[in-house]
Amino acid sequence: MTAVCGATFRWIYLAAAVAVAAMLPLGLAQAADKFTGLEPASPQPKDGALAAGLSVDYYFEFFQDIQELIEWTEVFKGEPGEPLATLDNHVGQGDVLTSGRSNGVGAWIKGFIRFDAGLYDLQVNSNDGVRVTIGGQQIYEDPFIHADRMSDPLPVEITEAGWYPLEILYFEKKNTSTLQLFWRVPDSQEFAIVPGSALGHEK
Ligand SMILES: [Ca+2]
Repeated sequence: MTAVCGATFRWIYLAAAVAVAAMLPLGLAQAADKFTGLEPASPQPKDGALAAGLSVDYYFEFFQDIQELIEWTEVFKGEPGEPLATLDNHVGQGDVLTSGRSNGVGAWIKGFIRFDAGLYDLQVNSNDGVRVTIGGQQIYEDPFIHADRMSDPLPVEITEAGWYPLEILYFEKKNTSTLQLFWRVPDSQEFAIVPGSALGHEK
């Protein structure tokens, strides 16, 4: 009898452990899914200190992944390109951003994005690799070669209105290329390309 009870309890414990284990990843994923504590630029850029759009430096190489591009940025100086008014590059086999080339392009994109206080959702469409960092936090990475792939919505909680540092590492190896940055502003149902009025870079 005792042995039977012991076996029964062991099954109950096992079932409970499995149930907890099954719930944990979901709970952790939900906790990690909302980004909080992004750091606004400090000091904030003064009125008139920012030029429109984002700055970009190009690295002309057939990268395989974002880490390889990072290593290049640590060793080589990129070629400055025309600033990017928005990130809405969905061009099939056309030119990558403002690089004038359609293949073998790495881009180190820098500037600021302006938020009001509230809960935003960002979304990134990429082909090939991309890493997005805002206010010192990496909010998204899809680092390897891939066809067009849209991220899940990336919830970002902003507690302080203002300009936040934005950095995007991106590369296109060959064939088609895409880099788009969308947001859904607080209390809106619709995603839209982040407008140029919310982007800037130091003159
Ligand atoms: Ca591609």
